[in-house]
Amino acid sequence: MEATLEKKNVSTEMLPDVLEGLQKPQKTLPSKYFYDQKGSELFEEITELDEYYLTRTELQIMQEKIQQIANRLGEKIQLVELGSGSSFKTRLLLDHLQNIHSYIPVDISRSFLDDVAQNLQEEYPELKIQAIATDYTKSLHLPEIPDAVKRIIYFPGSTIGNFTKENAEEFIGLIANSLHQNDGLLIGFDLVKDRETLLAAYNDSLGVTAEFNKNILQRINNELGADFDLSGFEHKAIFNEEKSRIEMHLVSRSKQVVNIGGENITFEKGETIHTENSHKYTLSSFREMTNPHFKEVITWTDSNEYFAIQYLHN
Ligand code: AVJ
Repeated sequence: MEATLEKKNVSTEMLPDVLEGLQKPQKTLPSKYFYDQKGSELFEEITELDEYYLTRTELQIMQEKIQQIANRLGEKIQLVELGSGSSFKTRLLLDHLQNIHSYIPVDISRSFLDDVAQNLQEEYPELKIQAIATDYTKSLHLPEIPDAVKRIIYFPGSTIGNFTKENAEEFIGLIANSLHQNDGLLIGFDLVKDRETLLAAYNDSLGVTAEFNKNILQRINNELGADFDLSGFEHKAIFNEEKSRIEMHLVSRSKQVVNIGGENITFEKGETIHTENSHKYTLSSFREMTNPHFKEVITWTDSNEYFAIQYLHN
């Protein structure tokens, strides 16, 4: 039987998503729309900023613990990576896993995926690679594997932090349900730490995060023919302590009207568009969320406990 992960979906299209979000009392835009070509480049730049500790800390954990991680995952693995599977972390796993069966990168962007798959195939000529272009938050159909092969879902990068707590738990439940005995989930998530460190990571001194945040408006202009004036909006990142998340907003500098696909959207001065949530967990709050779905957990962290990688299985 084909493994499926299915969630009844609303719309896979950008225009209705954008209009729906901007017609809410608290205007929102889905953070997945940050990542057009320019947005992906800006995110790459963010990962190299001094203040943005996440990427480098996760990589450091992987480098230091790769032998333990590989031993724990076992052998004959089908590695399914959710999100952009191009990184150094992926290569670390591919280099250390014993007798890997196949590698399945999953991403929304077909062209990006094809590039990744082609590059990896050149580096790993023996590896069976099968890219899947899909919005994995909505549905994921994976190729069949023999019973002897273990499926590991790899969800790095604290992307889970972009989901609300409810959606994160639902998503983890969907993954758990799609897995068989012996399969598991290798996931990276960001940890709660002092406010200053958290805020600095989303308010960098070079203003790259501000540019990344505003680029979502540029993308809407480019792809939906909207007329956002980017200079009419200001980047803001706050730590919402009660919800344990960094929130990014775009603040309207004045009262203004923007046309998107024939619809006029009015912004009051000071009104915000909520563009992203980035949830910060403790080891216990994350355990509480995954506990109904996975019996066993192994945790790897850095010495500051800034970031965590867990292997969850049953
Ligand atoms: C890629 C979702 C983990 O939430 O930290 C970086 C995206 N947003 N700076 C994050 C992001 C602002 C990032 N994730």
